[in-house]
Amino acid sequence: MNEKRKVVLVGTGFVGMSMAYSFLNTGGIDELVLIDVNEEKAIGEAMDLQHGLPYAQGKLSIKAGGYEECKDAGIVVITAGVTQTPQETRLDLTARNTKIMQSVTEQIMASGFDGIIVIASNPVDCMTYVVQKVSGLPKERVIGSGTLLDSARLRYLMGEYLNVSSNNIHAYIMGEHGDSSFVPWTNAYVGCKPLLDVLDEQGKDLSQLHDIYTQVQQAGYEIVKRKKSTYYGIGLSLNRLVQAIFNDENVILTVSAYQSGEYGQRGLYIGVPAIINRHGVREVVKLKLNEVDQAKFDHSARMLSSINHETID
Ligand code: 6V0
Repeated sequence: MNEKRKVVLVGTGFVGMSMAYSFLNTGGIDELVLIDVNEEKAIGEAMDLQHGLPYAQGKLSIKAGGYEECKDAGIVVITAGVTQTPQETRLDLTARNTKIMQSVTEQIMASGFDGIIVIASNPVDCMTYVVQKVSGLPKERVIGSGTLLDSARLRYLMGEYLNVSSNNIHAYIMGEHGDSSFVPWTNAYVGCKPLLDVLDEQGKDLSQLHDIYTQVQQAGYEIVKRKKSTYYGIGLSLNRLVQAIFNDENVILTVSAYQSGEYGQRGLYIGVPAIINRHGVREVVKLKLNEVDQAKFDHSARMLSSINHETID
């Protein structure tokens, strides 16, 4: 990967700009180029961010531009597309966003781009599949945000419930970024202690875990109902993923990664824990799922595969 840490953002809406703004606060990238079908919006957003640069963390160059800027970028982040209304699920967006992914990806690749593409547009697992197919990039270099945000929501809520820092909650949401996701609770830890032991010791009711999962699963709907869209959480999640790639961190994050049989399923993108470094997904982390969780994974995978077949296969 190019030494210069250059990010091109395609889609300067709420999600993309939340990520962009977070880069001014964290630093960690050298160059940010904003692209949007609404060119005036991209220009306006670039100007607004530029005026914050004197107070930003580290040195960073920001501008609006065209797809030719992707040529020497290390990472392109796609957040372009339509969002769900309160009546829609993420899967309802499929047809409209598939067309957008196809056109955006063709333009990215026409520049000679040879880096890593990160996708957040929904339904993210299916859109990641579309982008990989259209781009022809190696599967490990096309990564969906998957259940990265869902896992952050889970860690936050569990941290509050147990009164332990969310940094010490090691628990993942797996499967679709959406209604068929699940938590493999037997694989969840608080520090080095199995979560189920912690709950047992504290005399806490296991049914509470179900409520926590429901809150995570409904979080997107609850936020959309109140403020029309969700963006800060995903903006920071995307920043985290970009940093993990540029810093060659080999950190475990739950992302939408291509499946080659790790969990018994092949030929689709779905949320799993994966080791992320400068090459993208180094490997999918294989957990020993119990029968119930494996059945949930299989159900989620089958549903995503059937949508993939309807859209692009
Ligand atoms: P938004 O604020 O409407 O922004 C979308 C942007 O995309 C707008 O600026 C559009 O002009 C632009 N756009 C549309 N078509 C194109 C195109 N062909 N080329 C370039 N730009 C285009 O939406 P918001 O930012 O809120 O959401 C963006 C996407 O992220 C949606 O699909 C959401 O569903 C998805 N989210 C994904 C999350 C995740 O966890 N993965 C979380 C929240 C939202």
